[in-house]
Amino acid sequence: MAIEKTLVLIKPDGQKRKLTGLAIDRLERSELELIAAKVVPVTRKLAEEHYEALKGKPFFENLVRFFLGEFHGIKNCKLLALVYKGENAVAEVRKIVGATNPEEADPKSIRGSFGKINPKNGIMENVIHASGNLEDAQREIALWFKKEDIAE
Ligand code: IDP
Ligand code: MG
Repeated sequence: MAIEKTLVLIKPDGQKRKLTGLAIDRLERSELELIAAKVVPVTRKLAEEHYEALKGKPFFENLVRFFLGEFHGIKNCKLLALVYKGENAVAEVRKIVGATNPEEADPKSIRGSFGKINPKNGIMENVIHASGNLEDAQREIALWFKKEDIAE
């Protein structure tokens, strides 16, 4: 199995609901190593680039607004970004995080335990982001971190 790196973000709902420590605690139960951590101001440009593969989806605009903290009363939203490294890191973290739809996610996963669908706009408020595959992980880590901010 390959050594991989993957990106994690605590989303605005997770931040607002004080689930940051819990999420890190669950991730720490893995064998993965935390190699970068940073609080990053989120701009519309960064949010749109992060989710560029979803441009054109009917929920895209609300997803960007969610990421900017607009549905959680957060002004000048800053998100905690983390990079985990280890064997099969992308899939390992996705397993801990759970499926995209919190109503379908494993109830033992972070999203299954704490995520919900916002009844006003249908956005899946699922607490935490984790890269979906190796290609996304590499792109997303480069988007959120400078090389020198990653401890290797
Ligand atoms: P992922 O976060 O599990 O990788 P993606 O398909 O990459 O899922 O979608 C990014 C984010 O967009 C999801 O985490 C969720 O917050 C939101 N989202 C995805 N699909 C839907 C949908 O069909 N309705 C509402 N929100 C969605
Ligand atoms: Mg994704």
